[in-house]
Amino acid sequence: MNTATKLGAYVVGLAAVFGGAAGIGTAAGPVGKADEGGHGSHGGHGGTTAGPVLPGGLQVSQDGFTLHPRTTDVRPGVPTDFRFTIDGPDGKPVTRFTPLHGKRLHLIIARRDLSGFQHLHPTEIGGGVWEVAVVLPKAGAYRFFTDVRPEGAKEALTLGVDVAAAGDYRPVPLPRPEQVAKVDGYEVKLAGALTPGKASELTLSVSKDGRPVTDLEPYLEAYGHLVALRQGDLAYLHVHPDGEPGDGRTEPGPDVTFYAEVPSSGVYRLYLDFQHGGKVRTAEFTVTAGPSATVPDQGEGAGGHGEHTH
Ligand SMILES: [Cu+2]
Repeated sequence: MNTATKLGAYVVGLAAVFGGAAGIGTAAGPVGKADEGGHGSHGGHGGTTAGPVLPGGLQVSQDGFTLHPRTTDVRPGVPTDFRFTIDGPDGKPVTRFTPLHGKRLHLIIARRDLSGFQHLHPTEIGGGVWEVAVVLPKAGAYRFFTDVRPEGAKEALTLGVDVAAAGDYRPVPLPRPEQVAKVDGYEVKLAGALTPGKASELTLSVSKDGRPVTDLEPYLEAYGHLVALRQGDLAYLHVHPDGEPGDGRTEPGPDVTFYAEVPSSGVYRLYLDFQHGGKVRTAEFTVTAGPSATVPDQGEGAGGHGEHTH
């Protein structure tokens, strides 16, 4: 596939993902890798109604499906078995889901200040009740996102709800934009720029001790998972790499390439999950999209959040 075709396919796929045009999602079937992948097609789809479509993660209820927390008391720093359901149009918990990237449900957590990112896989304990051991390290409002494709839904959904860890909330300033993120002895370099409304190529290169990592391990059927959250409202994008393990053309590092389409200019926090040596780590970046984006210089370097709870 030449680059233009490949890009074209991704543009169509991503238009479906982020709902740039209502209706493209169904038309994109044959090329819609995102459709097939499911976990890639998170985003606000407005179903059959035309008109503007929201990015994913902004709604607690979409297309008749609702993210319903069953645990309400979460204290900062205290391990909690957090329970929730995805309620269907009939108001009852959904028990059947189509797996997305090897899991029936993905739970992403970030505090409202974009710190404390977690990517977890809850267990269904029966009757459509999901449970996961969580620690919300500090006080504040946390956004819980579920990536799911419930039976009866036309496509994968990202539902979002706020969960409070009561206490004295001290927001952490967003680290300023940097091209390099360090995590756990690894260095991840980001190349590329985010252009609003366009599938933008981002390449993330992983190295350790100054040497490129060429044996990244597949994690949830990919060499990397990229989540982007928009500062201000935590609009959510989940992007999968161009190419996947075992497709005969994708190398296991050091470079992982993504085509990400952000819905607007603004400031985004990017979280790259990658696996090496049997462990999943998250590299975080602050990125501005569009000409008008500015980030106040808060005098704090990248990695200021420093809370990875994998
Ligand atoms: Cu997941």
